[in-house]
Amino acid sequence: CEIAPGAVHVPDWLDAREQRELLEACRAWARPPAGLRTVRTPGGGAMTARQVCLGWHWYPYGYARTVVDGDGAPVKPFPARLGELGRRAVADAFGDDPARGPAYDIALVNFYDADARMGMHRDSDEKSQAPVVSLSLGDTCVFRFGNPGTRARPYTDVELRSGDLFVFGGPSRLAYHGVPRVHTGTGPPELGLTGRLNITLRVSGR
Ligand code: MD3
Ligand code: FE
Repeated sequence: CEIAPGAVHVPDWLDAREQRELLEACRAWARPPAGLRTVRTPGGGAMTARQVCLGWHWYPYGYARTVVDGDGAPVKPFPARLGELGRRAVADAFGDDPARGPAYDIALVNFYDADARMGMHRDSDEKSQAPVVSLSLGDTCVFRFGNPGTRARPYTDVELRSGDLFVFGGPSRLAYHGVPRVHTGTGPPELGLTGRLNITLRVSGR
């Protein structure tokens, strides 16, 4: 379902087994060194979702090869199978040939507990126009999609559920977006995840 030009939502894209395997992998990636961290913003605040990076380490506002704002360890490698997953995602969303798809080299994994949110922002630290691929696991959230030029209304609110795919390309690549809330206890019980987890795949252009 296209919610804006280049922004395609594919509900229930990951089956139960793929969700379990991805969650297991995320739990391993979350371990130190270069594991889960709280992102501190330049204004003195902190993001409420905690994050782990693969391939390149994101910090406000750039990319590095080590955890420059955490334990200083080298960032964990970007797994080839996430690259394949990203190409398959873009191909399914836009109907393109996966072999011609972008070469993903960054994964950012955000962990949300019941109180976590993400304010309206744009993802503009990548030097590539390639679409961003988003995968959701666990609790349902409200995802707020805004405009390319302004943080202000109008918004489109969409519920993202466990297993959902969202791809943001073309004019939607630089749109403002955020997560105003997570609905606690709404994830699939058999997954065994308290809270919500979101994986985004990106191309660094570096
Ligand atoms: C639209 N993550 O990691 S996923 C982020 O659920 C981020 O954790 C949210 O915003 C989350 O930067 C939202 C949907 C999403 C992700 C990346 C985008 C939407 C996007 C990049 C460009 C445009
Ligand atoms: Fe974002």
